[in-house]
Amino acid sequence: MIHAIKRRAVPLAAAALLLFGIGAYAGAAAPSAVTIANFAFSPTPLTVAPGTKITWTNTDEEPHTVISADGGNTFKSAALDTDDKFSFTFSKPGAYKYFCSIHPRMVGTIIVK
Ligand SMILES: [Cu+2]
Repeated sequence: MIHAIKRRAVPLAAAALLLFGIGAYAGAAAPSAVTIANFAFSPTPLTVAPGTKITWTNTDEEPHTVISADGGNTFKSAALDTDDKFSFTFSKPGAYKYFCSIHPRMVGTIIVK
């Protein structure tokens, strides 16, 4: 009886993991992107789980940068031209403020928790 339950539980657990995995992937895929448009980062603040790779894409005709507010010690992109991308994986929890060094009024925050 116990063995029968265990045998049935394995594929159920696998199915649950698969569903959870797909759900987690779908959930992480959309918000792990930040768009730079009209001299602004969007969305901001953006909350993600530890280990999430965030990709910024510049859709403006102007170059922009993505630089952590600690002077670029955590992450620092080169100047991004139109459609250029920059990615950084946030492994540790925290609130990460960043800005564009060309237009310092452009600011954003990534919250990792
Ligand atoms: Cu800029």
